[in-house]
Amino acid sequence: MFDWKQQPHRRYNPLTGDWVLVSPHRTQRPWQGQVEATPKAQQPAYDPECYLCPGNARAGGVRNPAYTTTFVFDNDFAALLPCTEPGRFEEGRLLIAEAEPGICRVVCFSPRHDLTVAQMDLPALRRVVDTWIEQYEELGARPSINHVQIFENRGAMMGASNPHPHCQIWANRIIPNEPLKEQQAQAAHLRDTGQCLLCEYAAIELRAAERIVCRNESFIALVPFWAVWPFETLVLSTRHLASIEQLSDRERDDLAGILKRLTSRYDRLFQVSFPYTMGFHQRPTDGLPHEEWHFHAHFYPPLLRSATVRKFMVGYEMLAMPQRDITPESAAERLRALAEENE
Ligand code: H2U
Ligand code: ZN
Repeated sequence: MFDWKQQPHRRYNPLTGDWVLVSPHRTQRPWQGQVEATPKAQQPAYDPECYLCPGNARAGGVRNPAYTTTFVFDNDFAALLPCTEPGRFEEGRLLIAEAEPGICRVVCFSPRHDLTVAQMDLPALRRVVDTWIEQYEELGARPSINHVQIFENRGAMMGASNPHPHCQIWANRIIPNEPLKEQQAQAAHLRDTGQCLLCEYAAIELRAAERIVCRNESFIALVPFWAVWPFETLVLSTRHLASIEQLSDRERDDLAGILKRLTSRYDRLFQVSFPYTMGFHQRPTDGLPHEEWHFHAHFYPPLLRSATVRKFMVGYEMLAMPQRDITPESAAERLRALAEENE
């Protein structure tokens, strides 16, 4: 009899069509001794050297205003440029390139240099949610923009250039690879079953309960059955909606609330400001209704067993497929057991 909680197996990710190898037998040993507290480097509330703090000069000489809530600016080192002319290069069937216009922005969450999402208060986080909505709508309304990717790199380990709480927005003409895979899977599921893939998945998880970390009226935070990163989570809206601007007033507050609760659990896991890359997946801004899309966020954290042991996607994972030792069920159990409020 196949015991999927004990034996090596692979799990299917219905959102992307990928598989992950799960090796539960490798972490049957318990968790004692694996938490290594590292001293928290206390940041100042204002850092005169920070290019995101209010009133400071950025690279290129532009000075930030004395902002008091959120602050958005065009990235001074933008990966995409709005004035890019259309163009295509093709040599045979193998060498193909296309010009790609777009806009890159940076969003400062708070004037305070020393706060994280977990430490910000709910009204301030609600202002961040409102800023995401304004940006999604404003950028998405442009004819040349068909997709708006909002994402946060948290911690130097994940490539964040600065501890000041901020995220990035890259908006462009095409739908990028990962959301496109998810779109195709969601569209196929709706076509074949008449149901939304993630509504159906949320119902399964609510019944099973073992992979849920926390929830409120409007959102569920869970470790997906097909998780690849050690403490990966998926934040799903309980109501079927395609994109962030469709959230009601109450749901906007609830999004702020679930993000604070989830990140404060993360910060307690290894007693550090927990690094991650997070971002939203939602319908493209190409003007189509996209009934198949279900708004959600992914958190991809690299830490494996402690503040100093991280997961690298190397070896078998680069050449063959991703693999994990900590089952999603045990990761959810650990996250569930933690307190939420930071001191
Ligand atoms: P990350 O921490 O995720 O790297 O985001 C910070 C962004 O800020 C990064 O994309 C931009 C970088 O290009 N930046 C500016 O736009 N102006 C600056 O003065 C420094 C950094
Ligand atoms: Zn700062």
